Amino acid sequence: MDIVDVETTPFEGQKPGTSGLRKKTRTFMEPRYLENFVASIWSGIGGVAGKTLVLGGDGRYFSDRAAQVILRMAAAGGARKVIVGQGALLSTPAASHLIRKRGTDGGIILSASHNPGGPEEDFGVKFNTANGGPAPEEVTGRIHEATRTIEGYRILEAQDVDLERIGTTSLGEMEVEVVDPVADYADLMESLFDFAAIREMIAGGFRLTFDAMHAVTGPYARELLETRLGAAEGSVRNAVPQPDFGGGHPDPNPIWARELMEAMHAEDAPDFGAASDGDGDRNMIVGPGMYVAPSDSLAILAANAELAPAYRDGVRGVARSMPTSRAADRVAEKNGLAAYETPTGWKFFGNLLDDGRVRICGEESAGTGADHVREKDGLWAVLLWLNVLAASGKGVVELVHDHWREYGRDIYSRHDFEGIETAKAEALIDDLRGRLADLPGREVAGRRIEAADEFSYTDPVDGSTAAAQGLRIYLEGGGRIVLRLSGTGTTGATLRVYLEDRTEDPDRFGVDTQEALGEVIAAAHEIARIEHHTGRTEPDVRA
Ligand code: VG1
Ligand code: CO
Repeated sequence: MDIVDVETTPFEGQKPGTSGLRKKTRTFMEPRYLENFVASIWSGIGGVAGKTLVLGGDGRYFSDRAAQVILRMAAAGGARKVIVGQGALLSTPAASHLIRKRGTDGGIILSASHNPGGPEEDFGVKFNTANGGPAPEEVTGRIHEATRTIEGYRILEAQDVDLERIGTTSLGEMEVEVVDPVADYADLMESLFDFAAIREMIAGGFRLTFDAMHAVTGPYARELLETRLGAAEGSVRNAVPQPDFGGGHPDPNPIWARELMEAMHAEDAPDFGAASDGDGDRNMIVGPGMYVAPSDSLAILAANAELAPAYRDGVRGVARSMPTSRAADRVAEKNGLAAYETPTGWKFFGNLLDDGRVRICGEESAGTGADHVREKDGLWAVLLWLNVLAASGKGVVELVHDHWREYGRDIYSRHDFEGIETAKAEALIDDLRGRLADLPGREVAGRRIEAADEFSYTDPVDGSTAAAQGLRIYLEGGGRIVLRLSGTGTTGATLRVYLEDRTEDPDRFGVDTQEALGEVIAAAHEIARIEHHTGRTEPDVRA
């Protein structure tokens, strides 16, 4: 087997975003495109020679080809070993766990998460470091630098490695170990939660349904919920991972998980419904007739985690991304926990978790997780919910209402305006940034603006900083509007408008979210001049 040196020239725009490099699959399939980025990862981490890596992904179209290329480039770079999930499958949290469990130097996850998959859709590549978490900005910065100056890469000429057969083979001098993607992760979950109590609840007639959305969590959810916990066969729907996710968006929100929402709003709705995304790091929780806002779910889990064995000694602290509602802060305050506010993206939680400052983290985008791995973890959230329900004897709706009665309700929604021309979206943000200082004291849509700023973050552990992480506008009475541009899209720009209001009046707990946020929504449109800049009056997604 020969190592070949290939000459190349840089591609524009190989800049990792909120979570890895995401582009159209066709772009990744262009000659040298994937190879350039992988070689740049090797440069960014100081070379791959002698290292051991984990490799896997959500199974989307082109993953199998990409995995073979990465293996041949790792071998050519002198890597010692690559541990691969069978069929190149590994959910994001399972990959994070494998990196930590085996003490590897990091790993590569092939996924564009909740973005659709297929030849005309999206693909992505993400590098995680030895702590199991997404590479911090310092590392992604070095990778991006390398993509701008690359002149060549090395790749082994070889046959494909059989990734369907579990066991160890070699590729040139490098070892390739193909592992069961589910087993280690399922054992980890069983070590955290009271499976006996959940099993008993299910045996007692508690019904649940989980939608894997034709993505990676199918095999994980089947093993955990059906095999280990005894849920009826078929409780996991859309359970076979498909390269195009059945043609849908594997995004667990009320729009894309409509099938599950309908089941949970039917007469004979199960007691608990949940869904996860393409790569298994997100979760959506639904009770009979009730969608649980992810920001509320984070707060409820933080408040009740002690009911699960892993968190019996307390959760110490909670971190949330800045646009996530402040419901979790209220739990922290009342229970004497530390609270942190970080920029969007899981990589910002890594230091807080490594340093033991927090044990539970979450984002409004349906990501919740803890210190057992360094990624958000969809099935972990589902299992913690089940553990809390089993231990408290309460149903989802009762638990949510009890929580609001104790802490008040932070009414919350995110409006996404997708496919906006990038220049227009940037102009909107620039325009608003320029007016922030003049906003406090003004009254808009019947609400007085108390404060406005642009969020920047200083990591309390290593002092690193991240500027320009979103514009925040605080309204009188506890309302808040946040605006930022998405860092995970592949066409044009997506404007995210995060809307929040506060009530402690139990009569308002049951109100429709969009209706209750009417004033805040009107204020957001007026303040940011959304129609003027984008021509849009209505969002594409209300999550
Ligand atoms: C989105 C979410 C963010 C999440 C990120 C990756 O980023 O808002 O909370 O961490 O996706 O999640 P953005 O920049 O588009 O707003 V996933 O499940 O795609 O790994
Ligand atoms: Co994801």
